[in-house]
Amino acid sequence: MKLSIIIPAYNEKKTIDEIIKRVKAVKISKEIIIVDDFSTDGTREFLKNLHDPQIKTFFHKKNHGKSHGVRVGIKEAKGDIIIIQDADLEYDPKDYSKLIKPIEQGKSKVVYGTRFPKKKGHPSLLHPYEILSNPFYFANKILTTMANVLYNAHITDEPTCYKVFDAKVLKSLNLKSERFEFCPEVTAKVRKKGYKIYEVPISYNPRTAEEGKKINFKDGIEAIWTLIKYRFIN
Ligand SMILES: Nc1nc2c(ncn2[C@@H]2O[C@H](COP(=O)(O)OP(=O)(O)O)[C@@H](O)[C@H]2O)c(=O)[nH]1
Ligand SMILES: [Mg+2]
Repeated sequence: MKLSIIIPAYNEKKTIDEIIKRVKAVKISKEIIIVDDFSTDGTREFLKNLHDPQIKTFFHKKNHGKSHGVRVGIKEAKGDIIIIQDADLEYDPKDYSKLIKPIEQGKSKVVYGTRFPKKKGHPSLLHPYEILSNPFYFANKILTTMANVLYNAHITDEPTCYKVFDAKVLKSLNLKSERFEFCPEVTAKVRKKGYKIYEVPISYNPRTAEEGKKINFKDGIEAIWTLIKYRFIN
């Protein structure tokens, strides 16, 4: 089965080179799709000069937001399975093989990588506060609890960026998000269609705002609102 890796990138000059190397190093059948969201720090120029036959690049004419980039990638994806890969180094492509396994084995059509697995055997063995700083951890708990209460999701890490899908399922969801609401929208919509979310423990290496993290308090509020909204509309 072929994996489509979608990388939304916005001002990630410091990490784009390294994340591409790490993704390419994974030995599975794959295509890499990178959507530059009108970066202004040199990421765009770097990608324009790549000329790598394994990588398809798309360039926005203005900044739209992460979810818009992800949606462009979904439309272009030709693989059987789709994973979203951030352009920073918080998530580790070495986790791909275990993330896609439940889909390959036909156990599930949707897999999330969790940083807070309930079962023993967490790879990092860190305390949750060492994984996410206090406000991010709090937001994570709210969003995860809401997904479980509103959508009966039974998950431990709703906002995780490692979300993996059977390509046909993801393409069928009619996604509309622009900024950071891809995660809550997709969680709401897969659950409303009755797909179960299978979780796999992953490793995580957080970055700070100083290091380039862009998601903030307002995005957290928007994510909460998105989970509520899609309970009532499609
Ligand atoms: N396309 C696009 N991607 C963005 C934008 N802002 C952030 N990103 C990308 O989204 C990913 C996640 O960003 P990050 O700030 O680390 O948030 P988090 O990992 O979701 O908490 C990174 O790959 C960013 O480059 C944006 O405005 N447009
Ligand atoms: Mg990130």
